[in-house]
Amino acid sequence: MPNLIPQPVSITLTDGAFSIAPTTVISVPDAAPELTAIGQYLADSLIPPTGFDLQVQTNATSVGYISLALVADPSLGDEGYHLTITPETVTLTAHQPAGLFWGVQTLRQLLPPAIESASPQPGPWTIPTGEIRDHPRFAWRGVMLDVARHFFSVDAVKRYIDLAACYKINRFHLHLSDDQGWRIEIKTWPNLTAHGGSTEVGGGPGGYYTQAEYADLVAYAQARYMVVIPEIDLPGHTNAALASYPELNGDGKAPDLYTGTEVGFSSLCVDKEITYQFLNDVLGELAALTPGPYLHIGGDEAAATPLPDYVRFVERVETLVAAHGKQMIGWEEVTRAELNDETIAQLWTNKHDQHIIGRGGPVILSPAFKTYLDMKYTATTTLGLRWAGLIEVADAYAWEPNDLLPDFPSAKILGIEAPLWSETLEDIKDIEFMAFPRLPGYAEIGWSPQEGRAWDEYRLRLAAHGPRWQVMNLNFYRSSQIPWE
Ligand code: IFG
Repeated sequence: MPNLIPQPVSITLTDGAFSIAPTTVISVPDAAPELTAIGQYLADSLIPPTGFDLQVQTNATSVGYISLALVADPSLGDEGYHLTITPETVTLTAHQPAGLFWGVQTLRQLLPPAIESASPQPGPWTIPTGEIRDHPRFAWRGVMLDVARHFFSVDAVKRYIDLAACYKINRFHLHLSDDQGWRIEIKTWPNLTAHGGSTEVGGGPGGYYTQAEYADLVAYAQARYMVVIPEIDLPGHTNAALASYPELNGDGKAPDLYTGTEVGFSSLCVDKEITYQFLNDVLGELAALTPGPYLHIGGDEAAATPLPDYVRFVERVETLVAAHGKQMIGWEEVTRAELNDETIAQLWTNKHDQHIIGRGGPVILSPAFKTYLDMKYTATTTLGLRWAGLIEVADAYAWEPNDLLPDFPSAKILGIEAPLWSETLEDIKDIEFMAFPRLPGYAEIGWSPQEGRAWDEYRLRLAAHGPRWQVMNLNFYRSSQIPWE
């Protein structure tokens, strides 16, 4: 059996092979620009390693083609796909375009590791014959990247988007502001980035995304069927904003920029009207730049905001988010407030279960002790923290989302998300090291059926991804729990 991650719902293989050759054509229906784009994405991933000048054509009929097409098959849902491989043709169908894109990721994993090479390799480029029908368990399969504690370039973020897309991750949460940095240009409040974006943990140069760069990142993620969720963390984690505008502070004095790693010391002034003008401008500009339906307003660790003020603040911010046509997401603490039914709570500490269960609204699960990618693997891991515990690869995989919230309707669990906080991370190689090999496990928990999922079997499939990551020059942690090939 091929070592696919996430494991598909159903797979039957026969003993033949389809070979990609210089004459192979990628066939798409005519007048289907979105399918042509997916076909071109497939071609772009196959041309460098094979050296073949593969073309996307409409309605190719010659033998030896890979065809992409939509079919009316509601049982595949919004993201499922059906892959049929014979020695002559590869047929990939789906009910929606996203399913074709996820089917392409499966196709890539059916090819040998050399397919991940950026330069021509000898091949052969064989895909085993058979049939796969597949669709995800959860709609929300996310990663979060903290670009506030340390700033990461557009290219670094794009690399992480590409890596996550290989494993059918479909939500990309960007933590854009915190005490140490403001990372998104806001044209009506330019000092947020001019001053608030000028440093980071440890005192480095920090940085920020112009609105054009942010739009480019969103488009890049969207072309990979990933919804971007921007987060402006409020009312705590706001020192960078407070340092940028004295008028936002209760005493009219701006604090210094902060380059440490403490939390819970800052708060917006929830009693000053200028705070809500500020938020309306910020959330308005961000909403206009974000095609996805969500705005994340943080809400975590607001120790410097008295609870009654915090509750009033959250409820007022929720009206601002709705006024800009977006659905609010907040860390679990926001469930202390009266929230709209559709507002999503993101569980992270398990300390607000009674509010989450009592409210009953939709949740995303990011239990720190299972999903925080900034947790060390072992006591000797140089990067990362360990306040939520050590998370080796097995710990990250061997848990079941439904077991997290007792007596909570599983239909309200949208899915899971793995946050990567960057207090101790400096560049993409650090991101790769903390995310791999744990990210594919979260992708499988989010996509594959609950039944039959078992660490002892999964770890063997995961081992087979090591050679793929080596070809990709991925800086992954060689966990001793995995029998690397
Ligand atoms: N908790 C803080 C993060 C970050 C994290 C590091 C949340 C929601 C600890 N808040 O996780 O800002 O500091 O592991």
